[in-house]
Amino acid sequence: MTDQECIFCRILNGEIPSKKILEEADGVAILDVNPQAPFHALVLSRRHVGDMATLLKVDGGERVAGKLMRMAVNVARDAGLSPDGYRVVINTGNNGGQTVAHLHVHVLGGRQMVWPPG
Ligand code: D5M
Repeated sequence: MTDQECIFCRILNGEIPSKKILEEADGVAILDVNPQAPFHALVLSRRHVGDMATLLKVDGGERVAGKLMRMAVNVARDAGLSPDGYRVVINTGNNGGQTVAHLHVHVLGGRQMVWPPG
């Protein structure tokens, strides 16, 4: 399923250019256009779903969720972030700070993160 109005669907179908760093059956990892850390990637779900709760309601959604998390870990490893640490974030909904309503996992690293994140 894709959504013609969705910027991430348009990235996934090649209409909008992106810097892809990992491509798998269930997700594609790209570099964030507005990086919040020295390294900032997004793992985009290939399936157009708004958020994790929606993904987990569909058939096979739990398997896909696991794949996306594994991709996030592999992206961090391949970027060399593992020894020092990194942050994996899924902003969800308005209060969660989500601006693009298509499930994506942020992978941030290369600096000391702070808590609470704000
Ligand atoms: O995160 C949405 C993220 O998507 C935000 O960090 C900017 C990023 N973004 C928006 N447009 C693009 C394009 N075209 N390429 C790469 N990255 C992009 P959220 O958690 O929804 O606030």
